[in-house]
Amino acid sequence: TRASTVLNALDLTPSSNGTISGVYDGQWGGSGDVLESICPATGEVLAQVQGASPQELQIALEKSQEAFEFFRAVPAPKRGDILRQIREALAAKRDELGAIVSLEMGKIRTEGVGEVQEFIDIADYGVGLSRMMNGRVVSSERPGHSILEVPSPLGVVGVLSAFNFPVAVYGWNLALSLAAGNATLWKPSPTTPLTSIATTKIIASVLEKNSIPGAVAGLVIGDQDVGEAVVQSELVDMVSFTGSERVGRQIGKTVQSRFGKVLLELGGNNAVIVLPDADLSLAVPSTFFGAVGTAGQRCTSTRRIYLHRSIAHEFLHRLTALYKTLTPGDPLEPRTLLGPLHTKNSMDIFSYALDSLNSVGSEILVGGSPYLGSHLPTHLREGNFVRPTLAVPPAEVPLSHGIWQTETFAPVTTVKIFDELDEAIEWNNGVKQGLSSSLWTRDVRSVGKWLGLGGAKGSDCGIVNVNVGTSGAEIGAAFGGNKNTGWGRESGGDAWKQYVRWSAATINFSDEAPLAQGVSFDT
Ligand code: UN1
Repeated sequence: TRASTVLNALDLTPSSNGTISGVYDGQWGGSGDVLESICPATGEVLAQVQGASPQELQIALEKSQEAFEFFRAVPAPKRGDILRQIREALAAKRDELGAIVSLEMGKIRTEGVGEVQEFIDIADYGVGLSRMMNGRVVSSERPGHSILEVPSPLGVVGVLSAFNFPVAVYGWNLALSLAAGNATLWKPSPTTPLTSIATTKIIASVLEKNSIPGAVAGLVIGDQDVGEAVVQSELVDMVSFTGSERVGRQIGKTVQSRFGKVLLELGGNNAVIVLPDADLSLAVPSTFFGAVGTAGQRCTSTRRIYLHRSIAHEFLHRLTALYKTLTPGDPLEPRTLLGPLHTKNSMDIFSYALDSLNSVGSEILVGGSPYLGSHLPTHLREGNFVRPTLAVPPAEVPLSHGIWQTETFAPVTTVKIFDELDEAIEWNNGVKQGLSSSLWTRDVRSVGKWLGLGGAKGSDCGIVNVNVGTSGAEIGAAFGGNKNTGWGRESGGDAWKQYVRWSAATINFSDEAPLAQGVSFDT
């Protein structure tokens, strides 16, 4: 059948008790709660996965610490070589892994494969990084002294990832963490367990082949209680969390209260601004992908569109026409552009957003309702399909209203018209979240302002694009957001610097021992 072809290609077969093991710490296990993996397109139960019991979690944490003690001593370029082999193993299974992402998460085929590609790319990056995680030598103000800034492995990195990027976000963390000499313990979303097991199997086979302890890349599947135990454990030196602001706020406090390190990738509320001189033949399809791609379930998805009055009509005419071409389909079918939402809960989030838009009298340009079973192909009638929606709230609804302030993790996008760029930038910045933003223009003066060059009041987000949509960032630059998005940075750029501990080492190679700042303390 449709599902078993995908599962068999990755050796995801239940053991004699009918469940699949959801714990890996060098050995596979799992005697905790049983979670169901449910296909969002068909509603069928794909498998039952048995997660970590409290004792198993404790053992996994201890094994992670032991694995770290082993791995920290492996020379960084050797660690890079392990990463290179992981990259090769992932590339060999790219289509199979991409398919399970489509099957279990619900994103369309090309996007499922695309996120495996992101893991491959960041693994390449990590291979290079393993020879470039350099400290530096700083000039001392004292004669015969020198100061070294030294990066050292950090310890155990706990990765708590979200359902929407069940492969790539783990990849960003694993690649940097591994290159840095850490052990990583992964607690994936409880609704994408199969994807995480398949990914871990591929990585484990490389570790085992190289006689590296498997707990260098451990896995503990479970619900909230397992996540909380990872977050609270003193054995976890850094917690990297991707998910909601609500949970991130809690995790931030908990980790801070035990003085652990924390890296947060929380909500986005991303805006596109289109100026009169924009090339609409590029801006319209890019915005379409940003708003509708992944059925609006990227943290970088376009939630708000701000249009200059002079092009608004034309832009919306063309964009609505694209929306009207969409038909829901099986995400595993190569031609499908609109897959399901991930869970029934996402359907509620969609409906809540529409109630809220309707309650203030918004104009719904397209969409506005979930698909009823009878509008869907027979085998998709139990799927979580909704109509991507474009809405124009009345102009008097203030920016402080929930319609503008709330991140709706579904394909619902709100539109507003502006007259001056400054006004649109203020709206862009006028929300709590600060992940991604996009300006469409061919005027260098607008670009300079938007980028905040020379201290100009531009976009305050972590991602500030020009003639590129809000989603689909490459791995080369650091990925993350400011303000309520949590200030964390993953992936490229200087993100690796968070995965090491830094020390400043002042070395005196002279025959005197002078104090800094010229202080004298002679008796
Ligand atoms: C996410 O939605 O959590 O920039 C990550 C993008 C992707 C990653 C999104 N590269 O849209």
